[in-house]
Amino acid sequence: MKIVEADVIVTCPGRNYVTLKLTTDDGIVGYGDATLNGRELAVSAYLTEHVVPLLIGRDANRINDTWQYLYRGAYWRRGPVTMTAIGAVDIALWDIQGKALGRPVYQLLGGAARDGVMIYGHASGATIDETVADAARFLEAGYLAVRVQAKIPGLDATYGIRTGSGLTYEPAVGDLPAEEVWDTAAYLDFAPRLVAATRDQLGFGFHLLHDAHHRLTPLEAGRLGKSLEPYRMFWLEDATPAEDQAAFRLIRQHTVTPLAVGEVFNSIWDCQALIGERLIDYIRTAVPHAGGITHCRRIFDYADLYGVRSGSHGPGDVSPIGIAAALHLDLSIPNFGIQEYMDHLEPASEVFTPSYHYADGLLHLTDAPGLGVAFDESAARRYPYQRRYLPVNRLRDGSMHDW
Ligand code: KDG
Ligand code: MG
Repeated sequence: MKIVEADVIVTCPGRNYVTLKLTTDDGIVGYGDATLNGRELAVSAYLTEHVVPLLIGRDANRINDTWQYLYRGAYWRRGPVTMTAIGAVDIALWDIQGKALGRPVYQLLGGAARDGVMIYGHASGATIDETVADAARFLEAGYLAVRVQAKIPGLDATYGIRTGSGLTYEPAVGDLPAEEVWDTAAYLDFAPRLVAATRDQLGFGFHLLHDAHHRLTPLEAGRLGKSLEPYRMFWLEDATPAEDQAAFRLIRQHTVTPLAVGEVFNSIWDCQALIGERLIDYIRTAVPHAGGITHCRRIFDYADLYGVRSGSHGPGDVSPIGIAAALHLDLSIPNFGIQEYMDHLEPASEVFTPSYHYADGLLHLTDAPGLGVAFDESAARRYPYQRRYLPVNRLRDGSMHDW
């Protein structure tokens, strides 16, 4: 089964997605998600210029060998662009393999280890009351877990607040980055009140999550984690800038609030110490950004040795193909924790038709062969690429801060 064609399709049905389409000599088509928010064309060019020529004529059955060939063969290892490109190839090859065998990918990974995949809803609002009411709506819809983010008083913009009426939070708007102002003191005064109000009004009968989005120092994170302990968080996400693995030693000394990190990671080496030293509780690598199903399976296997569970990143900037890849892995691994999931903006459903579906707080896969996501190329062409950037953050004195 040889790869005879490889195409990269960039489309913007509500937001930008990059899709790799591989076709085999027996006419099987597999899709991979190559979307890297705000840097889409870098992955598209990496694939088109450097990877596609290597794929034509390769045996589509050799998923592990292709992964190693692209990783070791580049010499320049790792990094989000390279690893997203490798991830897209890997995901497309698993899709092809499933379709060739007539089985869903999770079956090729050893079969379902659970009935469905628990996801968390993204509640947000302009005030604490609005956010709690939003969280209540998710609970009414059967969600078992909800993340809460609310506008910080005194700041014009806060990460994680949904603006439209759907379930999607989309921060990348405009063709230049929005400039936001950040104030750690205001946030640290506010976040515990948001979490306390959520528990006071909605109780403890669901999992509660919060994302600090990489903005605190280790000591500030320790203080926040400690203040959230009475509210039994499922996790505190991305407390500090994630490249500093050693920072988590300090956070751990100060709090027993469970810690999650990993959405900006792209390889097992980014979390080697975090997992091996039991410094985190959930590893949140995004399947498309961290080398695909093949590499994320290794990360989650390694994490299992240390009692660390998965919590894959799955915002609206991961396409339904990337979400499906994560779900097949989630369903099959022993140490699944939770899956992030957000609906995609409406026009995306003209381009992607996933077979996974929501019921009772879980996403369910069917036995559709491969990943089970259809991709409509002519619909994709109706939505050409638009340059979009994520916002940037500045402190009140104008200096740059992590967004
Ligand atoms: O592209 C960046 C987003 O994916 C990120 O800001 C979303 O932090 C995020 C999350 O937890 O979904
Ligand atoms: Mg996050």
